[in-house]
Amino acid sequence: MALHSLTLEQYFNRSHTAVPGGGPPFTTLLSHVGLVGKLLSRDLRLAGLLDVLGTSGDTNVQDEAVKKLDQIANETCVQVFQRSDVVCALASEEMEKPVIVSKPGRQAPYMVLFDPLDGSSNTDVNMPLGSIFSIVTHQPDDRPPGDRDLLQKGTDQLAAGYLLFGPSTMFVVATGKGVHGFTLDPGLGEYLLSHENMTIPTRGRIYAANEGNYQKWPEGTKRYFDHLKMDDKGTGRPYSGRYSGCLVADVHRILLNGGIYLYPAEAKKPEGKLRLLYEANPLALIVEQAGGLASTGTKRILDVQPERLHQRVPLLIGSRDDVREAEAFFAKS
Ligand code: AHM
Ligand code: MG
Repeated sequence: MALHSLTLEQYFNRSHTAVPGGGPPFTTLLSHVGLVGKLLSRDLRLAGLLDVLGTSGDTNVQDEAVKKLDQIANETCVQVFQRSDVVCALASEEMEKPVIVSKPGRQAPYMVLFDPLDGSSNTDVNMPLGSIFSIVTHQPDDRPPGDRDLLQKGTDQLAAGYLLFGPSTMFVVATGKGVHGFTLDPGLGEYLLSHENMTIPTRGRIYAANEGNYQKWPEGTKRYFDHLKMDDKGTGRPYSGRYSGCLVADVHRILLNGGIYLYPAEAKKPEGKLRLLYEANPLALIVEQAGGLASTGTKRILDVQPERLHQRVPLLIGSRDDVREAEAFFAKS
């Protein structure tokens, strides 16, 4: 059995993994994201025994029913990052406005945009869940950040990460120097390096999408899905369908095994479902740094200029050849 003995903090404190614009404050931020993961992992493990399943009765800024666990996860993130000395602003899929964490006389370097609980329809059925984080920098001047400072393109992210709450809890981080996965040892309370330099195969044999939406898709999108199901041993078709209802879990599988996740535009919903700043951008950074691609169908996700905090975007993400092929079909809609 391999000995996993390098912790997240030790790993990012080593000089050859140091992040440009990072240093000790960046490692502190990663360990605060890790703390969110430990707290949520503990809460999720006991969720079926406590009164935390189901909806809270509220709707969020996206007009979606808020689950009790959505609220708990959001509050956990806000509390941890508000107390962090290195964070100056927070924006969440669950909050209409950002939280500005002002510290008199000192400006913290990082802003964090997050989806506190991804795949929240899975909460009540004990299926995988995730949390997604995008980290951008705020120029160290005396001015506290405003809403517009959070509207940075995906290419401007310093780092991105996700927590996956599956049979084990994992923390996967992309910093500009590769993608690395850490697995939480709950006994030790430490994330240990388990997947160094993750790379995605150039083509896979699985697709992840909610095909219940088939009739709502443009013709080119329908033709792509029909194509995936046609027999062709040379390219591994028909592909297998694997859809969990949790973007993080589906993208994690694809990162390891190859393939493509799609939440495409619909004729009446051209902007798709997923959020650019909290979901698409951070996952696009991770998948691109692992050698894959992320696209709206016509454009690289990381090049989309955000106009609004809660902006949605169609998403095709995964193995390079699969995303390119899907784009070619979508172009002929
Ligand atoms: P959420 O962040 O509110 O949970 O929404 C995002 C989720 C993704 O995790 C998942 O891939 C998708 O929405 C599922 O949507 P649908 O139920 O329409 O298939
Ligand atoms: Mg989500």
